[in-house]
Amino acid sequence: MRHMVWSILVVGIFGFIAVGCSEDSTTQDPTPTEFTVTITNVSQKGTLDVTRADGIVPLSGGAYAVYTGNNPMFTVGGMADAGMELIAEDGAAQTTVDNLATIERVSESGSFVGEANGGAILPSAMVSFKVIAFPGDRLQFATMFVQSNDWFYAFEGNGIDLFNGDTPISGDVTSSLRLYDAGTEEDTAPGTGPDQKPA
Ligand SMILES: [Ca+2]
Ligand SMILES: [Ca+2]
Repeated sequence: MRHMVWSILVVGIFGFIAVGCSEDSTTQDPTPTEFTVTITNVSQKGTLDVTRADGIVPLSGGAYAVYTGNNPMFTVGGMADAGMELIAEDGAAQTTVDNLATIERVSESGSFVGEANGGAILPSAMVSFKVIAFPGDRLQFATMFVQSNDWFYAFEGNGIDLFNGDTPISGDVTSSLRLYDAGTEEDTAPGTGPDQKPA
């Protein structure tokens, strides 16, 4: 068996992801490819011009999915469901993880947590998880922008394609990240107001 390794690095303003993979290329059938997804918080003190939490942007633990078709976690411009509301407002992923497990076209799903209080991913911290995927599969995830009322990071729209044709992608996919407003709570500026998670 030949063993290949890729590395996808997702570097964002506040978050980044790396994906690496190995592939069994001895058969003609579509071969499963293992990706390693790494999310790193690249915020630092003063990233936000506020005193709360020294202006850092903690990321919450979150949920991820590998799937075919449309984004199984949320629809841009649509109503956030109860699970996405919990991620966006509280960084609580379990409801979404449970929902994803019931969707047939979702082949892999789960959660990731940081090592800080409540599972947060603090500046310079990173989390990794592995998924198995086949050509045609996409990846989506969601993590709360903690100094907000209901904002979260996820890939744009229907997520990222994990393959370019039959070739696994690798490297930095931060440019595919977007910061979304779940629309479930009124906003105050990041790091301000009485209703944000750190308050
Ligand atoms: Ca909002
Ligand atoms: Ca709410």
